[in-house]
Amino acid sequence: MTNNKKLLDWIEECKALTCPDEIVWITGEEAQLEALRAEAVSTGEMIKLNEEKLPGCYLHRTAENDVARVESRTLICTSKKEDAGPTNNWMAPDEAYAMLKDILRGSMKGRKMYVVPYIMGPASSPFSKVGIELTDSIYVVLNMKIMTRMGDIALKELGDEGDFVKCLHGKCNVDPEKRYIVQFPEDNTIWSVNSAYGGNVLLGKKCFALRIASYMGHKEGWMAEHMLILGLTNPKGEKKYVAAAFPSACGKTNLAMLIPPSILGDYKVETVGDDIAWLRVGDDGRLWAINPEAGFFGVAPGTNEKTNFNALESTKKNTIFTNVALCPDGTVWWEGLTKEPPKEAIDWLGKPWTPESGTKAAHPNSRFTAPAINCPCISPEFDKPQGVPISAIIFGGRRAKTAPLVYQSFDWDHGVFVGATMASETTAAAAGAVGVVRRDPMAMIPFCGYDMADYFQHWIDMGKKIPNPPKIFHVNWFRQDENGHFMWPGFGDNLRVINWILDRCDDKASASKTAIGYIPEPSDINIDGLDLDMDTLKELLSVDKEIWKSEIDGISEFFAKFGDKLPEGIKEQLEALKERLND
Ligand code: GTP
Ligand code: SPV
Ligand code: MN
Repeated sequence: MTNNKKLLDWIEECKALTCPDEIVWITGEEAQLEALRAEAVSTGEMIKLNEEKLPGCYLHRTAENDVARVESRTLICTSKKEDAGPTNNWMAPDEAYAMLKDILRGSMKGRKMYVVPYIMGPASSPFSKVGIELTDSIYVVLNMKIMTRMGDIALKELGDEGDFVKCLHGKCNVDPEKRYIVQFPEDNTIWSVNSAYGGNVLLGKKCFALRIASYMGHKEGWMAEHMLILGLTNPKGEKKYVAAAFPSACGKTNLAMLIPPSILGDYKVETVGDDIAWLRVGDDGRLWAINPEAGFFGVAPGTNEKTNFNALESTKKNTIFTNVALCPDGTVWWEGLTKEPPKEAIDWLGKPWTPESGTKAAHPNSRFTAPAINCPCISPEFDKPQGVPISAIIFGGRRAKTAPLVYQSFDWDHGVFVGATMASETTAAAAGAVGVVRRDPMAMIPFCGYDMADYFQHWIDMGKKIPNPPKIFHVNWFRQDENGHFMWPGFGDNLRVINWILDRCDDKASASKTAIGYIPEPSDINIDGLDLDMDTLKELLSVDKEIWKSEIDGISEFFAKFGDKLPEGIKEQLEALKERLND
C-alpha cells in the first residue's frame, strides 16, 4: 500500500478516535468497487437501477434533513479569528477539534473505515494535489471514485514522503444538530460529521478544492475558483477557453456543455470542467486552468434533452443518482426531465408518488454523479497536466432585475470589482431560504477559506502577475419580465452571448461604454431564429441608473463588513462607479 509514515500515523490516530471494526484500503480496482456496490445494495444504502436502460447506475436517498450544503454549520478554523474573515463561521482550532472529537469518538464501532486516496487534478500535473479521505460511508467511496482520480494511482502520486490533505468523514447518526463541516486550513485538515450528502462529505470537492485550496493559492500565488472551464472553437477554427463563476445552481454545468445553436455556424464546444478551476500564471504570461475533478456532481432538476443533452448523456451509465424519483421500470425521473411526468413513481423520500400528489418527486437539489469521460463533449485537454489557457473570465448570477444580459469590465481591476460585487438569488443547493438576493463575490461566499478582503486583494495582486490576463465579463441569463418570465432563452442560446465575448477578446466586436462597463449594441448579439424581439433584447441590455444607484447601497453595506481591510483598489472602483452613475 504505502510506506508514507505521515499517512500511516494519521490513520492510526483516526482509528484510535473512531474505533472502526475494520480498515479497508480502497485501491480503485473494479472488483473491489463492485463488491462495495453489492454491499450497499444489500443494506439498502443504494438501489440498483435498470441494468439495460441505465447500466452501472444506482440511486441513493439521503436523510430528509440532509439534502444540501449547510453553510451555517460550515466552519473555517484558523488560529486567529480575523484570518477567517467576516463572511465565514469561525471557531478556534482547539475548540473545534475537541468538539468534533466528542462527536467522532467511537462513532465507527460496528462499521468499516475506508481509506480513500485521491488526486485533485490530473496525475503528474504540477497543479495537482493529493488528499486522503477516511470515511465510514460506501456512498462516499463510490462517489469519490467518480469525482476524483482515486485509489492506488493517488498513493503512487503521494510517494513515501509526500504531503496530503487529511480528510476525516464520519456520518455518525446524521444528526442535523451535530452536523459540522470543518476546515482547518493551517493544518491541511477537513473534518465532516453527521452528514451523508454530497457537498458536505465528498471532501475533495468544495472543502478541499475550494476552501483549503483557496487558502493554499493565496499563500502560493495561484487561484482556486468556483468556475467551469469551457473550450470553444468558432467556425473559422479558432479555439479559445473561458472560465465562468456562477453561484451554486446558477448554470455552470449547463454552460460547460452547451449545444451550439446551428445559426452560429459550425461551432464546437468542449467541456474541461463544470464546477471548479485551479488557475496559475503560465510561462507564456497567460492564465492557465485545470479542472481538479474527474466527474460531475450536477443538479438533476431542469436537466433534459433540450436544456443539457450532454449532461443527460453523461448520466446514462455508471452514474449515482441522489434524491431523484424512482420509476416502476427501474429508471429515474426528476422535475423537468420530460414534459409528461410518470404516472407513478417513488419519490425522493421513498414514498409512492403520482402527479396528483402535489409534491415534488425529486428533491430540488437532487443530483447525479457522473464520470466526466461519459460526456460526449469532454475536452481532449481534460486530462492535460498543464491545463488550458484562459481568454475570458465570466462572472454571473441570478438577477431578476439590475444586471444586464452581458457587460465587459473596463480592465482587470474593474473586473475584480465586478466579481466582488456579484449578487444572486439563493437556490436549493444550500439549506435555507430560496430566491433571496445575496452578495456572492466570485460565487465564492460559501467557499473562500480565508478573509474575503484578502481574497479580493489576492485577485488584484494576481492581475499584476499575469502579463496577458483574461478579459473579465458579467452575464445574467435570468432577467425576468413583469410577469416573472425569463426574458432570455438561455441554455444553448447563451453561446450567442459568449460569441460576443470571444469577439471582444480579439477586439473584433463593438460595444458602448456605460456606467457599469462595456455593453454590446443590440445588433452585436445574433438573435436570428429566436422568439425574441429587438425591444426585448434592448431591455435585456439596458442599464437602469436608478436601480444601479440603489445597488450601490447593497454593495456598500456588504463591503462595510470588511471594515479597514477592504482593499483600496476595491474602494476606488466603488467611488468611480458612483461618479459614473451620477454623470
Ligand atoms: P452547482 O452544481 O450547484 O454549482 O450548479 P451549476 O452552477 O452547475 O448549475 P446548473 O448548470 O446545474 O443549473 C442549475 C439550474 O439552473 C438547472 O435547473 C438548470 O436547468 C437551470 N439553468 C441553467 N442554465 C440556465 C439558463 O441559461 N437559463 C435558465 N432559465 N435556467 C438555466
Ligand atoms: C454547489 O453547491 O455549488 C455544488 C454542489 O456544486 S456541492 O457539491 O454540494 O457543493
Ligand atoms: Mn458548485
